[in-house]
Amino acid sequence: KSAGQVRFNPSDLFLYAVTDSAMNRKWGHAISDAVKAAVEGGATIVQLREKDIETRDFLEAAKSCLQICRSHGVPLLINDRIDVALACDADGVHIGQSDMPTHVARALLGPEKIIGVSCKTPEHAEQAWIAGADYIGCGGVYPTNTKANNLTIGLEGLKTVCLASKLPVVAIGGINTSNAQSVMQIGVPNLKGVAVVSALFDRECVLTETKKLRTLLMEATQVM
Ligand code: TZP
Ligand code: MG
Repeated sequence: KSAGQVRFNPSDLFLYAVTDSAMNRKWGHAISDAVKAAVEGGATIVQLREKDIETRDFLEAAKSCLQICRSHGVPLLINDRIDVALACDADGVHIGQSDMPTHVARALLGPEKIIGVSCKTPEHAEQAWIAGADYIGCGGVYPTNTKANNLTIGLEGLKTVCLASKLPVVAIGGINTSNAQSVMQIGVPNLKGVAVVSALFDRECVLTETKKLRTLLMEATQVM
């Protein structure tokens, strides 16, 4: 176990911030400043999801975000790029159904790193568990411009996958301050939180939006 490694706790999924540097650019935010605002606002885990930057820039961004996250005790995951996660000693990765197979990612990363897998069906959830994932991301719950043409499964689909999953679940896709409470209240104990991109990062003030969403999530979980 490497120095500073954050051990995974399912409650880390509560308010899961996923980055998008195109959104940061639009608002004139540096990735590291946006991540800093998100963790200061109460994000409980961060995933660097960067589809349009060079590998070297990705690694540099990961290193600076890792410092920020470590100073707040918040895990930092890298989307897709196991090499980048290993190179900066991030806390883990998040992989999709067309990325590195989960058991291969586990073999490369070792037993201590966090692995999350995107799942849309009970079969995906079963496979992720068998292959050694720590949690699953489930969605798109609602349609979203952040991942256009992504199949939407709705709250019913989310519930079906949660009930089938032996792993903790974070919901993703079109979740924002208007619908986050409905998602959290579907009444399935292994749904541990929501993952959001635009609701935090396609905003002028990331800090304010993160605090708002966190407050709503806390309200929603108290009434359950
Ligand atoms: N996976 C399923 S939906 C999605 C990803 C990465 C995008 C979520 O973005 P947003 O802006 O929170 O809807
Ligand atoms: Mg992927």
